[in-house]
Amino acid sequence: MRIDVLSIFPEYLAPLRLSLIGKAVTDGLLRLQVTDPRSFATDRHRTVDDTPYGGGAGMVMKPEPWAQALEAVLRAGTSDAGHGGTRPAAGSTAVTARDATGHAAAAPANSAPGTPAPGTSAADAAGSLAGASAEPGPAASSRPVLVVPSPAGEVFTQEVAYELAEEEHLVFACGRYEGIDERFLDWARGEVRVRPLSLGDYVLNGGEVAVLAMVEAVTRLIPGVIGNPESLAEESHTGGLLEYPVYTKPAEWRERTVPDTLLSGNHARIARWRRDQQLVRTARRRPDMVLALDPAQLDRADRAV
Ligand code: 6GU
Repeated sequence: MRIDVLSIFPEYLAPLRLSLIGKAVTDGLLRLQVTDPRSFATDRHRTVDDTPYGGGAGMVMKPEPWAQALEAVLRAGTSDAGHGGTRPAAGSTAVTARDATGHAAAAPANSAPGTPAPGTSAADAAGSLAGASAEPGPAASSRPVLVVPSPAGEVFTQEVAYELAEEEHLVFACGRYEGIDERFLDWARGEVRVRPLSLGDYVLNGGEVAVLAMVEAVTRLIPGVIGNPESLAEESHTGGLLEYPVYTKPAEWRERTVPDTLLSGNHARIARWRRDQQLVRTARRRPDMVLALDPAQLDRADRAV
């Protein structure tokens, strides 16, 4: 999979280099690049925002730098199609960002970390990435998805995460302030599949933090990213119920014991106890999820809980 993040604060995305996501990049399961639309602003001050037509508080992101940033990553994405798994591990750790001068702020994705960036302009930086693949890859099976993080979006759920995990190329456009000029999205719908997504019913200052959450939720579903895929099947939001509580050694800690059933060695009893715990916990914390359960998936013992 290939993921591009468009953000005027590329440093916000630095945590994507860490942990399992960073390892997925190193292992060649994921190509990840951050691009700053400010690199494509042409005026002396590299302006990316302006006051809203019709008045009102805050600033609105101008459409042109965002359109050029999207075009640049789409150009790079096309010639990279199908090469995600063959990328040399040496350069894969770099989550690159284009800085405000339009030069690549870090090494391009295809060179070792610390290698001086050869690009002399934002267009060159994108071009050098496009030219990086030795052979043309097979045509992408469908157009990239442009995720637009917004409190006005459809709610991002585990189901949405599974859908996005099937895609070859995701682009995240992190708006700031009051959002991006609507005409950018209208135009983008002619180039990509646009999906406005929200983490939930609260307001963040911009899309970057939401993108960290969404990218983590999606990439951990890519085969090979998580060591033990069985852990995916058991977790909260996979079977419509929250997870059961877990315990480890010692059997007694600060005068608290582990439930007897878990020490019994009786696997059927343990499975039943865990299922009961899931049902009770979900009913208490998330009654909305209980109402959404398919009654056909409840057994007789479930109904007794
Ligand atoms: Cl995706 N973006 C912003 N700015 N605020 C949010 C959100 C996203 N999800 C919840 N609040």
